Amino acid sequence: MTPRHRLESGGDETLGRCDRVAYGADDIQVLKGLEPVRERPGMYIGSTGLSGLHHLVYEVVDNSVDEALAGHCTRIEVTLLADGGCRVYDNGRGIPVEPHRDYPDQSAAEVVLTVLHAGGKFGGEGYKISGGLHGVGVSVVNALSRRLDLEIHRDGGVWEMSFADGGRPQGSLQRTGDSDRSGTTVTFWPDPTIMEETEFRAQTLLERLREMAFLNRGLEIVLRDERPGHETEQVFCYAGGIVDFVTHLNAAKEPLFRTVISFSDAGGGNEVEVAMQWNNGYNEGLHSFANNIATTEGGMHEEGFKKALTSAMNRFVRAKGHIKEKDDNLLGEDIREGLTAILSVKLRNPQFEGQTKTKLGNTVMRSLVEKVTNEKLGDWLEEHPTEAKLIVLKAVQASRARAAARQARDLTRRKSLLESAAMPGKLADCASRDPEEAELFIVEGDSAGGSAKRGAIRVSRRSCPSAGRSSTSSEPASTRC
Ligand code: 0RA
Repeated sequence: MTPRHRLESGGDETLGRCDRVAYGADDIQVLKGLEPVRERPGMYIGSTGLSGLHHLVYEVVDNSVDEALAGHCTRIEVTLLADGGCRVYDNGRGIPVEPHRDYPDQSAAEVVLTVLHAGGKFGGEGYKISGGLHGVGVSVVNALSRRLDLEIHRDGGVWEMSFADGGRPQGSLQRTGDSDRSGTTVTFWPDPTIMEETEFRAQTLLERLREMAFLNRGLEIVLRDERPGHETEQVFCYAGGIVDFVTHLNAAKEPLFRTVISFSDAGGGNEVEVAMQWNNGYNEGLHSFANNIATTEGGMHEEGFKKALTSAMNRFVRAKGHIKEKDDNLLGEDIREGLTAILSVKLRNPQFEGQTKTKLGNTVMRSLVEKVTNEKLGDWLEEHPTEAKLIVLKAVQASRARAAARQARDLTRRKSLLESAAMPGKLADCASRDPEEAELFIVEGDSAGGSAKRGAIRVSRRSCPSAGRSSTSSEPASTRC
């Protein structure tokens, strides 16, 4: 502990669950800043359970991926340490080390690690995950760690700093050597006095990190587990990006044809990327993302995609005469049957809405995705008639199956209508549900119908043992059940 921070036994209410420490004016500011995170961790990371624990890792990784999105980082390594810590390394630009403009006594790095949302105040341009959905910043990880070590390579030097007990700086950022590369390493140990779970689950991290690698073509992400008995290392790097993602999702399925259709476009500072492939199954698998965040509630980009997919396909089937002029259009759901698709958009100020804040609200993405999909998918269909025909056939089959299912449903409904009190005037239902006991009578005229009904209804099998198919009764047929 440096002279700046000495332990004090007095009660400082503002420190929440931290150990009590006396600080200079700057430090008190910092602790006040991070205090709400320790008081209400759920507000920042969702929970203090496993999901929240993993959130801490994602929070750091998101910052590294932002460096990759900005074109400055090609490799991220996540290491689960034998002692329970987690190290996230990236070869990005490194967190700035010079004094911070608003806090001249502190390095920018210290501010990023101790002030909520401070990360977003730098280099505001570009797409960002951090600052997006979870975007609480790496300072939240610091607040919820019993210790955090920072190592930055930047401006020709190596810079180091440590924090303890929920973000208390253990001295200022120090230059500890020379370096000819750039990058950031954050190593943190979750605080067991706050986090109910402190043991990372590698499989959960692996899935998210692999998804990140798919969504950021060429970005290399390593997950290394150094915990005794778990030692593994996996490297994710996909030259094909979301095309590889679709291949991965369809791996256990039978594709309709081998090609993964893909197209992309950028305009007005926004990017759209689509990869899609049909399989011979019946499920719809549309996975959409905005700035690398899964938009499970959909949103504007999904709306635009679905609308354009449906209209491009219908334009194509009509132009090629695959369906007749009088036939109804293919429905979106028929076209999307057996489709695995990834829709990934990147935009500057994503608005996340909905119950779980996983619905993209930016209307500009609806028109952009719709336009791109209409144009590029339309071209693709024209250029790939053999594959296009297979898609059309599948959609037409889906449409027929849906029509048959509706007919069956309608029949059942009509049947139950017949059974209800409101029978159409000239029809009388069977008195028995047993087909063995049922016969169909067609009579001419109302009076014949009347007497048939009276006979049939009055003489049930129970009251008339001779009734039924095997009856040898000489009674007129209309009086039998
Ligand atoms: C603030 C500003 C800049 C980069 C970062 C923070 C940054 C944060 C993290 C967290 C983990 N890895 C990171 N890498 C970078 C922009 C730096 C510049 O403009 O040079």
